[in-house]
Amino acid sequence: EAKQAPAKAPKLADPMEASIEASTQEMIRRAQRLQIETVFDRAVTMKPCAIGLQGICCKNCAMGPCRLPLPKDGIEGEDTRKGLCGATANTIAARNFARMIAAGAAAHSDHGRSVAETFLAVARKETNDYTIKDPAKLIQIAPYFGVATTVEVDGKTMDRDLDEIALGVAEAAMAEWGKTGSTLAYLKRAPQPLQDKWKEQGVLPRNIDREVVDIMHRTHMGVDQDFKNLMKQGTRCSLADGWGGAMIGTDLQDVMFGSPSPLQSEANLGIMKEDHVNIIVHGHEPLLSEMIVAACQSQEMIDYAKEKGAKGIQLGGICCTANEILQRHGVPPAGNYLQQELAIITGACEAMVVDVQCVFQNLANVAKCFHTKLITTHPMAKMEQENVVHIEFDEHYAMQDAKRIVKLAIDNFENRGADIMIPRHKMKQIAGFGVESIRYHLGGSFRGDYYTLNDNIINGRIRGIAGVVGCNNARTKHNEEHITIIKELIKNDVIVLTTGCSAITAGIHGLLTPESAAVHCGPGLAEVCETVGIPPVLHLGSCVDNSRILLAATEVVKAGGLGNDICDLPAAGSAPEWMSEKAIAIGQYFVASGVYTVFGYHMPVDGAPVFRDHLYKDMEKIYGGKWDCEPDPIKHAHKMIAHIDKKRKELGIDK
Ligand code: XCC
Ligand code: SF4
Repeated sequence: EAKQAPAKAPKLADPMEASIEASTQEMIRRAQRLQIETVFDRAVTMKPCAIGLQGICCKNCAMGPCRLPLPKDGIEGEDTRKGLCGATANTIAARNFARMIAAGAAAHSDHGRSVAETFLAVARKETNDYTIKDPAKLIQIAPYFGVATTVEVDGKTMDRDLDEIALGVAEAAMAEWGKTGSTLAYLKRAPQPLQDKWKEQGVLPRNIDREVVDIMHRTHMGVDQDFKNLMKQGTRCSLADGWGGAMIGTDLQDVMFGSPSPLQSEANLGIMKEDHVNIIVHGHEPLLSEMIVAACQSQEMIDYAKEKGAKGIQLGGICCTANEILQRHGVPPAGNYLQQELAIITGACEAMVVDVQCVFQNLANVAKCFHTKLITTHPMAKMEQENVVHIEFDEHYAMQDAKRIVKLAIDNFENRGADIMIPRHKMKQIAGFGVESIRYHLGGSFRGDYYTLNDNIINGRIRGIAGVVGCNNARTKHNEEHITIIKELIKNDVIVLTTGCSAITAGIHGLLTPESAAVHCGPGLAEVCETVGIPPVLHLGSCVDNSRILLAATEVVKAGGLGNDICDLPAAGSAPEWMSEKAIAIGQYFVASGVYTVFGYHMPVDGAPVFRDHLYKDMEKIYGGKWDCEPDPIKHAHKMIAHIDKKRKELGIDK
């Protein structure tokens, strides 16, 4: 007779194995007690496909999917693996990789496009809700777009009318997505030798949209079947992101919302308040969230919240929308990517307002267990679940839309259940850095003074510069790699620039304070940080703000004393817990800008060793930067430090 299998309890994540962060562990436990499934549980139940993981599954036509596993004992002699059409492992891995770049560049650049469209509305005076908050930034970028900032009147040079400059810049910026006959305007900002390299390689992006479309065409069945040529286009498209769509996005956001300057805030789930209306904004585009900040601060809304029995409104953020409003308004992040479900599981989230990118569809299932209103706002990003409210954001009625959303959250306050648990953990942080504030706080220039960055790198107090950026990934222990790597770098006198969820992580773990320098830094870096009063880890913003790292590196090169190009600098990049396709686009534009870039977890190239060598070795001969992968965080940091030391030696500044 048939044996009755005992009903199996679902596999659950071990909170201590899932994260190093206390409030995350607490909330995973709470979720399990309430029988609400989170990404951490799903990660133990569902394992990734080993072949896809290695980059060697092709589903670009209906004769596949063709899977090309590596033979168990490796490849001896010729690699004869091929798909039905004959596509090799290299072709398949390179096509997949290029498509990731295309998707990542599309995401950043489409965000940039929305910003540019809004700026055009500002320049045309079609909206009153947005203005020009940083005219200096507008005047600074205008020349790159060929827009004059002065006029000749009666033989005298006068400042040109700001509205005229704005209109010129807005129209020229919009054209970057589809122009013909030239290359992207911002490429001119890079060091000349780097521009020369790109030109020689034929990878100067023509316009932003075209480079994405080119990849989608080229990776269609039976087009480009040469991994080197595929990566040439991958590079071109990534440059259209970093030196194009993302950089324009950052700059025009600065023009409209103000360039960040250092400010104090807090980070982690503990920023939510039991007696306040808690609103969490999540996603990437700050167009709506800027207005939500203003709406939450308006007396009208504060009074309304009090009328409804709350003490006030607490706004917080998740992911890069959080970073955008942290940098400019000091609004505290409630958490990084892997904490999004947990913010709702507190039971104290009246509304979670999402725009685009990095938003879990499971938020809808979690929200169903509480009173939380989950509100989608972007025409591009809806959810099928019935409990999700869609309030489409229109930049022409921005403030009106924002108030409607805030009011909905306030009205929801009275629906809160009795079972609430907000973790107590939060940290103080200093955020809000940018190229301008790095210059300002380190001696007012990059070179020629006791305090300046270049001088301190040359004299060895600062060993080098690291960019540590990117996501969390439920396949690795939440926050562990970020924090271990950053601590190891600053212990070895490497100053860290951070963005994205890595920056939120650094904030949560207390590394974004000037005081942390004395605790965690080597003597040289500690001395610099203590003298000028900056943290050893500088928060440079969201993922589109990785463009700020490119520009900071360029300023360092141009200030002199450290070689002629970004690849000469004692610098390295890292994305320890990456998961997004955007991370691959960012990684490639850093590599193509001359940066040694190490990813954690894994890279989807291991199934195609020849293609992997192209990324890990050949790239350096072409662009001066190369890819690497190291899941062990201590080894990861030391690979970066070894590269920094090698560059110091080449510059003759090793002691
Ligand atoms: Fe998304 Fe930008 Fe990654 Fe965080 S770091 S998980 S991309 S929010 Ni960009
Ligand atoms: Fe297979 Fe080639 Fe089709 Fe890819 S394109 S699925 S390798 S037949």
